Amino acid sequence: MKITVLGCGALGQLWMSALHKQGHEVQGWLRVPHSSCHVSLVETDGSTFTHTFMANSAEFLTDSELLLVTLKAWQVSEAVRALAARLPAASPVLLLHNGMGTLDELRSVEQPMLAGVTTHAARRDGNNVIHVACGTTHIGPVTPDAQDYSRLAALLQQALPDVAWHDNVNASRWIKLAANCVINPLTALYNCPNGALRERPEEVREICCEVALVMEREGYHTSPDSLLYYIEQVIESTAANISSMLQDVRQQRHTEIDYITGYLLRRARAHGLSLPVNSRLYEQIKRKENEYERIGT
Ligand code: KPL
Repeated sequence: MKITVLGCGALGQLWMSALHKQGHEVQGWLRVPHSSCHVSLVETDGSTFTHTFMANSAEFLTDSELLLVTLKAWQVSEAVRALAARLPAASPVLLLHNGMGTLDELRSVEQPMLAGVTTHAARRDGNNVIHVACGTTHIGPVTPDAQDYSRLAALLQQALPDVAWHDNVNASRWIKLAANCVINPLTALYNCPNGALRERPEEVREICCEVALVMEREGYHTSPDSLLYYIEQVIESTAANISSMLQDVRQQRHTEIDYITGYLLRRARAHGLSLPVNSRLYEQIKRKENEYERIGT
């Protein structure tokens, strides 16, 4: 299969390598155009895989049978809209990013859209990408014309297991959103690894209560306790991790807060709910982000 991977960060490089090893033809697409993308991946068993991929070939894009998007949420809509015009109309677009809300910005895209969440962990270390931990990728259709693409899950499963297909993937996306609403802003504000949130059970619970309210209104059966149980497990299993939002703040990059807590607040508003705890966290992160973005311009 011919696949273009949009976004060549740690996760993008992980997927490019895994798909290439399965015999797929893969190119990378970088926002700052380059003709190639060199990947040096350290696998979970310590072995190394290196390969130089073709990048930003418009010709390859026009024949691509899948566009796999691994950009940060705030980069997605502009980049996907720019490529969709040159991608075959029947080739699906699979979005793999933290947060939600990009689909609202991609309504004009005619390709079938799928979305997913992953618990694979990968990070950059100098010129290398380290595949820190294996995980599961949950994918499914988010537009009606994408319902027949369950074969994609089998293809991706061969490359980078585990991959699970869900007819209603938004339930999994909301649960991941809940974890991100708790862990990302708190770790970014307290400048701590995920595991340090064990010491802040009250704040974690308050956020879970508000997220559960919105999820119920959105039609997903949940409770503060079940979210709390799940999020405590994520905190344990990623205890040594520096969350993506804390990494962004430390490197003074734009964060995904508008697609995490920001999305939650937009959905709450639509249901006439006010979420004081999440609103405060949103404002605190925006203030931090504005401080360094103002200085940087
Ligand atoms: O997805 C994550 C992130 O850092 O963005 C979590 C689940 C919080 C793991 O670090």
